[in-house]
Amino acid sequence: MDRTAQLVARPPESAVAYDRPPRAGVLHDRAARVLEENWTGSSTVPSRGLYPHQWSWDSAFIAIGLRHISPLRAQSELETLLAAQWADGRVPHIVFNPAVPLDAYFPSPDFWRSSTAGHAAGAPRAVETSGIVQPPVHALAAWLVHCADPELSRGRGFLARVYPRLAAWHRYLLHHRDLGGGGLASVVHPWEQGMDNAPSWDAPLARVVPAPARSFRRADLDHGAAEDRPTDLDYGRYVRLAADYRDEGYADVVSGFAVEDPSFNALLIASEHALARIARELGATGTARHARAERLTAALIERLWDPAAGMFLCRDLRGGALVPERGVSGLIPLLLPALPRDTAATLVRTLTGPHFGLGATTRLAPSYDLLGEAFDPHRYWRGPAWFNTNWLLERGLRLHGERDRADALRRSLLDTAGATDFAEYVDPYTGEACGATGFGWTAALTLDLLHTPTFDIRAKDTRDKGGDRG
Ligand code: 9WN
Repeated sequence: MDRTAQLVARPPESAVAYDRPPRAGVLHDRAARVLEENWTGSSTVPSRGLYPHQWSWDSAFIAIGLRHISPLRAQSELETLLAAQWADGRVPHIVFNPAVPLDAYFPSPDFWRSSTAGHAAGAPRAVETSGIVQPPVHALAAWLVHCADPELSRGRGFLARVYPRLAAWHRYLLHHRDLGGGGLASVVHPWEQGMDNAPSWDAPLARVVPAPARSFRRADLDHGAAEDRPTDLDYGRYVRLAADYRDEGYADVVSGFAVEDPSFNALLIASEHALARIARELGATGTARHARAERLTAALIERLWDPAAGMFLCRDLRGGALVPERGVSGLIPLLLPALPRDTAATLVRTLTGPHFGLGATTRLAPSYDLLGEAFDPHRYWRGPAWFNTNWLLERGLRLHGERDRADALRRSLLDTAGATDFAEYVDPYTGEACGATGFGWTAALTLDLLHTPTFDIRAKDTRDKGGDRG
């Protein structure tokens, strides 16, 4: 198996038998129950109370876990999301469920007005969505879902149906969102990158005049502690940026906020590798896509690597400079197979050093620098540890041969997920639960870890002659 394929390799059928943690069966059943409870009939909500619609990158992570208990539901999860794709290729960050009352989540469909305000950009008429995007984890998820049951997938023509949509999605990001002109995709709203109130956004957001607090009502505070959530000032800025984007017909130009983010682009690259595997399964060569993924990896290093920080940083396109804040986003490129060896080794040192403390002071990697001025162990993306980012780091550590560290992180993820009733995020030192419980991607990625081998994925080439070769 070539090196770029390792990331999207298929775990062997018997993977669950390897290093099964104690009480894995109980944890497995509890995680499956969360996904059952959050299933709406065609997709899975991140949280029944706090997030009662379908979210884009949540659905990708959820599909990665769901494939172990129902490959059919995992396929539907992605198909439902992709059915709401806009004609310009964007996959919206929220697909609204019309049965949910408008005041259950803010901003609601009457704020985004996608079917009218998004008309010129090709928003669908039959379903209401948001107008911004989220990280492109979908092609990676689609490939992994296919590999869980290739026969079912081929029988339903799953990949043949999703491939054109995934290709259009990547085209949108690479053509409409290369706002910096250096080959990387930019985000135009903090919600797009998925780590909403990360300190990396503070400086770029400071230029945005907040919408008045009285002009909107935050539904999130009905469900969670205010001190664990973004502030009202953050929300005022989120609302202003989204309303301006909407009022411009969702056209992509550098306006109030435009940032190149390492995690968003690393996930795009991982998904390009997966799209190459999908193309091969469908009879094409996939070579051009692998080559593009490698070019993107080179652009990522050229534009966002900061040798002094020992990690990747965000680039603020309005100011033009790197943002001097260490967020977990800057470690996620560890998941890339074509990363130079010394870059990967530096990332591992940063992850385990004083700024993130993994395996030393923290149980799970925090979302932000432990030594940073803005660090807060409970406030959302300003310090707490999240399960999706730690799952990505676990994959990255294993990919780059850090087996012991990957095993320790895996065990810590499983223990913490079980002990917190699948919390949305946790205090990185103590593992104390924050935000919602019964959270979709926490349960899904728990399932994935339980089904994934703990041996180095490279060492398994000789044993696994399975269906991942496309
Ligand atoms: C805005 C659903 C989403 C996640 C994001 C997380 C949070 C939304 C919010 O919830 O964002 O998209 O209302 O705070 O930050 O990563 O996808 O789980």
